[in-house]
Amino acid sequence: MMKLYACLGSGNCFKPWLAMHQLGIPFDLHLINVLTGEQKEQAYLDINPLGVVPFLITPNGQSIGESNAMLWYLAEGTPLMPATPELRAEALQWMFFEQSKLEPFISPARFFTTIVPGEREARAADIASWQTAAGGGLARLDAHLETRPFMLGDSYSITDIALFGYVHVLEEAGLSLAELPAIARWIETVSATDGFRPLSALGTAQSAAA
Ligand SMILES: N[C@@H](CCC(=O)N[C@@H](CS)C(=O)NCC(=O)O)C(=O)O
Repeated sequence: MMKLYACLGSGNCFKPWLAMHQLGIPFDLHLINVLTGEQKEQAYLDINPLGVVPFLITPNGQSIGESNAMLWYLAEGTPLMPATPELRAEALQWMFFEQSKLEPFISPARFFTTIVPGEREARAADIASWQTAAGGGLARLDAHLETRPFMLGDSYSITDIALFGYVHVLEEAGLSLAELPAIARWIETVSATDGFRPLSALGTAQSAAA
């Protein structure tokens, strides 16, 4: 059985969780409370010495860090893996884009705006600069999605799940979808794919078994 270590509300944890649901892969979900620092306690460091979630352990005991690496592993041999070498290269291009141009800005802006709003005022300058940086990446993404329903064209793939993780909660980071119509349409399209479950369902009673 696959084992996923994850925390509530995280776009990164949402990615392998959603992929396993959509692929019908059964898994055990182990919730780690990052707000109390459980990820840095020895019991968890013994599992993942990097002290972060998500973390995946495959049925044969291989451990996998990095949400997008998990997507790659989970999609092998399924319709969620892009079909050609060119499309797979493009998938990786967008997955690196997500981790360098979007996630590092949307995630902390959302954290201090919505998840621990008590620090919003103290972090106002940081939040503004994360929002500006995210805006550049989001404009690029919106232009890309203007001419295709999914990230790689007509087929839904792990590329969409990788980007969706944080992009679909951009308003919780104080950003607006008003100027990003193609992203807004894509969020609706991805949310209507087979087996889709929302981030808010991660950690609910039905969330562990596929
Ligand atoms: N690039 C990693 C990011 C992992 C990461 O930073 N996870 C956050 C939660 S989304 C975390 O564990 N934060 C707690 C900490 O850094 O102590 C991925 O995509 O999996």
